[in-house]
Amino acid sequence: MSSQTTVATSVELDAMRRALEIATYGPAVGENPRVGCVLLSPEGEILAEGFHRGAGNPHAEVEALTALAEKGTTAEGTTAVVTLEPCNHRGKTGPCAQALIDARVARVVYAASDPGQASAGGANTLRDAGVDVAGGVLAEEAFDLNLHWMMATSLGRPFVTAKWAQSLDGRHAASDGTSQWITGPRSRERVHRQRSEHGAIMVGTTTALVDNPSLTARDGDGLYASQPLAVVMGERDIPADAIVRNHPGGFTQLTTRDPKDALRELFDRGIRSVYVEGGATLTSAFIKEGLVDSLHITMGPLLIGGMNTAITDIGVSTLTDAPQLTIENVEQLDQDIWVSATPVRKDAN
Ligand code: AOF
Ligand code: ZN
Repeated sequence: MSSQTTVATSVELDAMRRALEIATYGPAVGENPRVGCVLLSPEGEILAEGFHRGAGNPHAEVEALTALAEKGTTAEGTTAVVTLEPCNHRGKTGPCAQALIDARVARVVYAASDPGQASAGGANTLRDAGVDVAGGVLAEEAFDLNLHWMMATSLGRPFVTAKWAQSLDGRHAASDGTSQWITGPRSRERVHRQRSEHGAIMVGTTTALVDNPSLTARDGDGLYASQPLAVVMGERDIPADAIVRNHPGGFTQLTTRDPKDALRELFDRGIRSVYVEGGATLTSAFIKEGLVDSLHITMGPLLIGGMNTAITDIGVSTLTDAPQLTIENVEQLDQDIWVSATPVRKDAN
């Protein structure tokens, strides 16, 4: 593999910041990442811009090249500044690396590498065609912009967030099953926002049958514009009048008890992030399989005691088996404590 320079001029750095900004105009939760592209003249002036509007639409580079062509200007000798390595494959649209070569762009500055198996390699294609290429410029910002998509694409399955509410002593329900309002309004607001930031929301059949939840992402009295697909996982039938069947993001039941099967099915349908909301059995199955990438645990100021632990068997019989976590953040939301953590990967030292 040829080496990759990360040297960019200050004008290119500014252009990359602009590309990162316009990338956010695209949909945050989708099968495709958010990407922005800025075309610079040899003098460093912005000639045209483009961003990706989601799967099925032209890529950012093509948007920018088209915008420039519409002005009657050729892209020959320009520098393309793009937040993701230009793709090298024909997916729903054509390869951007080739489009840039055909447009006779002189230089390409990109931020994050494309982790996709088929789509990666654009940088080398460009270099082989004699284009000057600098990669890794503001790569961290570009990675974070599409964190779920980046992780999902390299893992080959959706990014999984597990969230649950518990008492301070780690229980999610009293012995009669009552479990509503363990945590307060600020925690619930955050849960709704997080629902809107995922491609799918998932519960097990028991939760669907017992709680009859709507699983919508609500912002005050209204709905967030971005609604996850509502997924119920498990083999028991969900009644025809279950509220979740009318979910604005769509509803699907996955009649499997295997988290891997469920994630494969969702990935094939273009889902890149899943918000697992319980119950305890479902969440524990995902944890046991090592399929949770981010945990959000919200604790209310009460003690419940008893048997209803927030998670159940995760396959730990001795302490050395216990999955280790890195605490990312601890916050007090009124009387609740919100902890976010990520698992320490076994292969990481
Ligand atoms: C780019 N620029 O703006 C985007 C890229 O099915 P397609 O044709 O839309 O291809 C989707 C893949 O292309 C996606 O998985 C990712 O690897 C890349 N996205 N690449 O050069 C863009 N959105
Ligand atoms: Zn592309």
